[in-house]
Amino acid sequence: MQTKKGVFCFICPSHCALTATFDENGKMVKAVADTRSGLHCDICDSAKGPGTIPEVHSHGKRLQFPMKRAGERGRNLWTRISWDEALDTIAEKMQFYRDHFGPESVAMVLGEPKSLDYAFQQRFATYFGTPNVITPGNYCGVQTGHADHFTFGTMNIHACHHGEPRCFIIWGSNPLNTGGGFRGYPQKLLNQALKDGAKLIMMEPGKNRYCDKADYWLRLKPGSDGALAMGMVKVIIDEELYDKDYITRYTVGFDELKKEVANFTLEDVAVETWIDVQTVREVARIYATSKPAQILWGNAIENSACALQICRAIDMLRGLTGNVGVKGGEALITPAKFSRPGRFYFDRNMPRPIAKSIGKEFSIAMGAAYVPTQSLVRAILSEDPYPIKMAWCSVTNPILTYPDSAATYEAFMKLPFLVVAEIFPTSFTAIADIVLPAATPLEHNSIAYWPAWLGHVKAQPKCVEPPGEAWPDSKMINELAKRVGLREHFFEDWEESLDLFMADSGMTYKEFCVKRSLDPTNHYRDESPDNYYRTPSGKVEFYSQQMSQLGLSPLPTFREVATPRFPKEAFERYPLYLTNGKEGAYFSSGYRHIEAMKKYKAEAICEIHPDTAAKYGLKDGEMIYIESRKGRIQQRLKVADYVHPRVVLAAFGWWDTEAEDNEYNWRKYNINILSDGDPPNDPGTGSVSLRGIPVRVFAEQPTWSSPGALGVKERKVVE
Ligand SMILES: Nc1nc2c(c(=O)[nH]1)N[C@H]1C(S)=C(S)[C@@H](COP(=O)(O)OP(=O)(O)OC[C@H]3O[C@@H](n4cnc5c(=O)[nH]c(N)nc54)[C@H](O)[C@@H]3O)O[C@H]1N2
Ligand SMILES: Nc1nc2c(c(=O)[nH]1)N[C@H]1C(S)=C(S)[C@@H](COP(=O)(O)OP(=O)(O)OC[C@H]3O[C@@H](n4cnc5c(=O)[nH]c(N)nc54)[C@H](O)[C@@H]3O)O[C@H]1N2
Ligand code: SF4
Ligand SMILES: [Mo]
Repeated sequence: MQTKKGVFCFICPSHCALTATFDENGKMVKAVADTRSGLHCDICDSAKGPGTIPEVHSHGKRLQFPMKRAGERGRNLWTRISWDEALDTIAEKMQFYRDHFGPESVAMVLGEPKSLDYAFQQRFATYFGTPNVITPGNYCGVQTGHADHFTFGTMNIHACHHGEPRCFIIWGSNPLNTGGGFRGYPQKLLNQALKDGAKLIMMEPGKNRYCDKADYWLRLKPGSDGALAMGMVKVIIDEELYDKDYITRYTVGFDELKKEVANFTLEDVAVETWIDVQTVREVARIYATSKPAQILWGNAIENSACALQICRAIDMLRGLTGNVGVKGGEALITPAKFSRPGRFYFDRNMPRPIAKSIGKEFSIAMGAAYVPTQSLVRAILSEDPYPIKMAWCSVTNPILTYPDSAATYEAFMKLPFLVVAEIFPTSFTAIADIVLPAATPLEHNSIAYWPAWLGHVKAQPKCVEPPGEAWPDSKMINELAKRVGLREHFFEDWEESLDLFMADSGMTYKEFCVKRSLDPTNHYRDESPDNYYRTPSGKVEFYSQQMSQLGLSPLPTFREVATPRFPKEAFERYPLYLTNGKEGAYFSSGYRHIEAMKKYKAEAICEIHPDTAAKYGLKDGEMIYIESRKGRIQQRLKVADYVHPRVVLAAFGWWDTEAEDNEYNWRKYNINILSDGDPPNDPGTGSVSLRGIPVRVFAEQPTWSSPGALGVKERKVVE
């Protein structure tokens, strides 16, 4: 007999409510949207949650047993070992390196949290004593979150579900692909508001389905978002489209901002952004006068050498118009009541030894307890400030997702000891010394609290058996901790942590599983007019003393956001601007084995304007070559007239799941062969430029050899 159960999707952080169907053997056979529960359910266009989840649980390629390398690195030859052997070996190495080279010689390499994996690993790093915790924070969530923190005093700002929004700007986000709830706004409400006549402005060099509904679709130059925002700020200030009483009562630094906008012209903005002066004026006027208004911003603005200032520039718009704190605009929130994850990660008595951290020059990264990804790569290759000896990695595939894949590969190949916890074999497991099979969230009792800035929490109780001997990441860390002398800081049974996480809610984990979900509370300005904003001044801070104290520009300046990361000369040889959005059918580089989703999209496809294709002799549907100064890749061409003629919109995260004896072909289609993490990086967050990379395109393989991955030499591993 079949049974049904309500679960939350774990593929992306939107955590849509799903109804899962199980057969008589307990196998999940189907998952569909659960629109009846009233819980958040904004299924993405590709329905990748329902499409992926049942198949993930029973996929024949899932990793099932701990394994140790049985051949040269990258040959993908393995011997099955027991959990005891795996953890004893890892513990022995960790202690050896800690004793001889210091705890900082051990790096913890994390991805976006799936369940409590991230929490356990941060906690482990705290007590083990290594500051070197590497996460995707340098290009995900930190830039937007900290811009809000400095401007409004909190990282927790919600697009508001109440009231009647009159205008939306969707800025560098594709919510229909990537999960509406990721930035906190249900699509249903957005669509209703648009039907009711709200204006829609898209800041989008590519295209997504909202572009067809938009009043304005600005195909700006990739990476020029900060210049565009500053242009709009200038219009709002010059034309006095702001509320003077509001500015006086609720903001600080207006005069400085006003001075700043006198330093550039709208013509400068047009040159930098490819958007004409009149259009910049019009969108600024619409945003400033159609109140309340919301800006739904996305990841595209976070990947830049001045990402934090780009996000700050956009926050100037929110601040000038008073849209934060009103119904229909955006609202500060109090997170749902459960124990703050930070309390699980850190211990006041055991502060992170930041002075020893790699990447310590990035003050915000250090404050947020992460090391930028490229700093790890650089440190391993240069052994500066010291050699990194081993890495424990989980929920990440750096070879596909870090900038400069060739350098990243070379770095991880150089590490004396590499442990990778994964659910599927990947190009990264292929080069590991020990591979550990992980259980997905629905294969163990877990909690979903990510993205932390949305302040919600969901119960993910176990509902299917994991394959073979797969373990939750949290259990792996808990058992490792016992072996390296950290028993007192961990748990006899890792599941005790579930109650600890829920403690502040007054519920046990079991009780929470009945309740299922806790949501944050929105707050509006009229509740507490005199102390609404949570900055040091209690006001919206256009000018941020806190940033100044961190050695960062206290005010976003046009000069900073409009200084191109790549000099003009770079575009003489590589005249096109490369960028990307996330794939609709997959989550970053993951879940590529899923047959249901391969039907949705089977190949890496790049999009180029027909005139540009014609100019370079490229034909629709053919594999083409894309080259940067770093290397060369292939993707299949889709000619698309909506792409700006100078833009290449490429696909992200592609590799061959079948190329088992060739490290899964990570060199062939991988966009990060073309990117780099070279300085300058964002001075606070360590963000890197993934937008507007200079490239050129070819129909045929050029005769000259390409740098980058094709030239990567095998490195001898020395201990
Ligand atoms: N399906 C799917 N969902 C995902 C993910 C996934 O890989 N696939 N990844 C998850 C992760 S880690 C994240 S961070 C979020 C991100 O999700 P989003 O915030 O939606 O961000 P992206 O998809 O990276 O990019 C969004 C849009 O920005 C456009 N864009 C590209 N360059 C620029 C630019 O320079 N300026 C502007 N204004 N726009 C630009 C792209 O064409 C794309 O349409 O999604 C999460 N959800
Ligand atoms: N050029 C370019 N580069 C980018 C981006 C871009 O847009 N363009 N986006 C950037 C962004 S925003 C991000 S967040 C990063 C993402 O980059 P990464 O952090 O490397 O994330 P993924 O590629 O999703 O890799 C996650 C891996 O975890 C595995 N996995 C899934 N569930 C579990 C689990 O429960 N346990 C374990 N142990 N493993 C699991 C998956 O199989 C997958 O291989 O990439 C960044 N890199
Ligand atoms: S948007 Fe798609 S992948 Fe994300 S939680 Fe919802 S169904 Fe899952
Ligand atoms: Mo991300």
